[in-house]
Amino acid sequence: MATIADLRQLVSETHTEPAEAMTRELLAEGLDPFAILEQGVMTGLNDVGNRFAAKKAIVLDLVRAGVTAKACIPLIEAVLPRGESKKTEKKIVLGTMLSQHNIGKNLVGTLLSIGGFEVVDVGEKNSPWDFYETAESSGADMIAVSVVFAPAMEKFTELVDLLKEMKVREKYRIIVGGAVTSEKWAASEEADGWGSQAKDAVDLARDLLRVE
Ligand code: B12
Repeated sequence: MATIADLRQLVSETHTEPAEAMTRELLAEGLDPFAILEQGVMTGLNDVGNRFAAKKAIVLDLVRAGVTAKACIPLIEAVLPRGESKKTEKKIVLGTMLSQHNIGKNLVGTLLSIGGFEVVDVGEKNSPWDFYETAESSGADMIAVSVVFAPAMEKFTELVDLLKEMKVREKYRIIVGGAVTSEKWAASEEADGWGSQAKDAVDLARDLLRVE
């Protein structure tokens, strides 16, 4: 019988097709999709990241890891419980700055949509101005930023400063997450909320935007 540890190994070794097949098998076995995602796909990605940091992997391995994850994640997303969430009328601008890492951002977007929020996904490599402009033009209630890459942390600071300068900081709740962030850092940046996992974005949005 396939195990989540087997999936982690396949993702870690960036074997895309076997990892995809294993994801199907684990889902068919009835295992918790969040466990498959977090303990299988994400830990496998982290293994690749750790090897890269230790100079035992190259950028091409990161690329392959991304491709493998992107083959498995839609299968998991397709079976996530869609539950009883009603549409909320609340709009959230979501994106990354500088970074092209978008796997975490996309998961956040999927879960927020499932949670009943309208997501305006501005994609990757945005400037603080892009977030500001989109939030203003779309009438957003919240800005959610995914920061997976250290140089993007400074851009988050710039975004908060820009919103203050434009005198709209209080108009938006701002949440942030991503592998290189921490709760302490987010608080020091005056973010309204931080989450370690994609599903935290939904709880934060419900709480901060006072959705029942
Ligand atoms: C795959 C990968 C890539 C792929 C990305 C493909 C893609 N389409 O996304 C590619 C090849 C593009 C890539 C490129 C690079 N990468 Co890279 N990459 C990774 C890797 C292995 C996985 C990232 C990932 O998708 N993780 C899975 C997702 C689901 O996790 P996540 O983003 O953290 O999101 C989760 C939570 O954090 C949370 N979350 C995320 N966002 C938000 C937002 C909110 C509001 C909330 C509440 C929660 C939340 O929810 C998610 C799920 O629970 C990581 C290693 C790692 N440990 O993460 C390195 C890593 C992020 N990369 C790294 C580096 C250095 C690079 C490069 C600079 C390499 C290079 N020399 O070119 C480039 C940068 C390019 C650029 N300008 O962006 C470093 C960053 C180090 C740092 N401190 O900055 C890492 C950590 C590897 C390492 N250990 O050194 N990479």
